[in-house]
Amino acid sequence: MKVKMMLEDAAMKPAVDQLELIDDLQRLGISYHFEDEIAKILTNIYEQNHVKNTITNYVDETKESDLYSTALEFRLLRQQGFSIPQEVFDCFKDKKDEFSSSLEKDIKGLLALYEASYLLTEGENTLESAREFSTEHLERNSITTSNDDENPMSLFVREVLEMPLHWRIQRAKARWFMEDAYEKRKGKNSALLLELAKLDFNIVQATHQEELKQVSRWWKRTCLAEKLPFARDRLVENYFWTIGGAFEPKYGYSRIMATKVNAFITVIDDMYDVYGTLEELKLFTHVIQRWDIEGMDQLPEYMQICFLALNNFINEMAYDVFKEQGVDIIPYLRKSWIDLCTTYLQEAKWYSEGYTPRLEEYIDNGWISISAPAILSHAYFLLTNPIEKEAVESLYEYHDIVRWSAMVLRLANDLGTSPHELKRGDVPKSIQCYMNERRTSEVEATEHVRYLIYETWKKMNKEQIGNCCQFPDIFIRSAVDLGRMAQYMYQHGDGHGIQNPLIKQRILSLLFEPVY
Ligand code: 0FV
Ligand code: MN
Ligand code: MN
Ligand code: MN
Ligand code: MN
Repeated sequence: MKVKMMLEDAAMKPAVDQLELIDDLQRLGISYHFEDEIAKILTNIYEQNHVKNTITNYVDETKESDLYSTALEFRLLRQQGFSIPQEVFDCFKDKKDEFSSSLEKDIKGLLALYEASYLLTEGENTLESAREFSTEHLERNSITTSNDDENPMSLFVREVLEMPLHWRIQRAKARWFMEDAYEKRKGKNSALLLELAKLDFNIVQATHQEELKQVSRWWKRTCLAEKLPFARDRLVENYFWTIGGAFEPKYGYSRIMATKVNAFITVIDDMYDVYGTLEELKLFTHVIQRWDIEGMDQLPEYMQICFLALNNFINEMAYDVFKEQGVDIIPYLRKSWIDLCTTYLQEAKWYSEGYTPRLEEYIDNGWISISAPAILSHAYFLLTNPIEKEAVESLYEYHDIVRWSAMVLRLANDLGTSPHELKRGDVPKSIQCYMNERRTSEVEATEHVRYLIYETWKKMNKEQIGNCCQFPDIFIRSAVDLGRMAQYMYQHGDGHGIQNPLIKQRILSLLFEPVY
């Protein structure tokens, strides 16, 4: 209530105050309570500052072209889907078309420019040089102050340089901002916002814990962990992935079902990568492709139980959708698993032949085998009412938003998991394919994969601007968040498969430890 009043008050104030308030709400993870108010404010700002020929009878006196407010406005507007051109930064460039050296000491402005630059799309050179310029000077600044560990600004800058806001998942951002960053920012609204944010974080966390309990009971009942002991038993991680995206309490059902999807993916992936013989895997794929319940008696028992459990799950989910909307989605859900298992089998064949594909050939298969299309197609049905036939078709042509999200997941997964996978024995991953194709070192290949992730983000950004496609916003957000979550899980090695201490700490802090 008080915050709504703050938002109303802010509407009377200079744009930069309004933007700062919105930025704070987003960083603190509580903007979801105020979506309408935020949309209204941003629309106003957009119309006043960026729609030509708008007659405004008031002049914003505080409006000057300072880097900080320009960059903040640019980021918040573009993030909201407004088309706002990179040219708003032209006034900060000198005669040589480079960012002017007078900005080098403006840390606040550089930080804002850095965060804004990550919303770039392909070919936006001003934003590309904005990122280089801001990174370079922020790095330089953090080196010169790095002896001073007490300096909050330099700690903040280092954290920011590790991962831009635009690549971070909301829950992690919120926790970090509440505990480490926000207390230092003394504004008059800050105490109230901080109190609300902490309270909200803990309430949402308690909801998540309840859901985890519920889906854990389902997982135990399936007995899949006992019947397929070779497979990773990662229910907490499987649930954890789902809060990277739509974390709000109202999406609880969707998270529970998505956790089940993740559990099947993790188990079936291990069946193909770790345990099954090629002959068995061909049979299993064949049964999946024809969804042949009668024919499944040719499969070994561990595959039969897995297939039956999957079949039950799909029917359960399709039943729920049919009950609500009268639409039969069984054929679609099956198709998701058919496509996934077909690409799994391709990799198993490559592995058994000792074949190293070219990077492009690998990725053509790998963006499906990483399971993002399966995850997102289920997510669409879980998050959308009414389901639109056209949207479903474009979903299964694997619309670009699905493809780019999948690319980020695949490449980030390869960066994090391939050392262990190679040791165990697995198909060469993107790094190895590139090394083999180009005769480069591992370091160079890793660099290249990082570059590909960065390039893919540009394409994903484009899909978010002026959302022209038939998908609801929450679906687009989920696709982008899947990419973010991948970078979060695999930032320091394999967070899903190996359970390293760092990811354990991340799971603890988002899922189990309340914030005080
Ligand atoms: C498989 O990991 C796995 F569990 C994935 C794809 C994590 C993301 C999926 C979920 C949210 C369940 P692994 O590294 O074994 O995957 P690949 O495709 O490399 O075998
Ligand atoms: Mn310089
Ligand atoms: Mn695997
Ligand atoms: Mn695999
Ligand atoms: Mn992997």
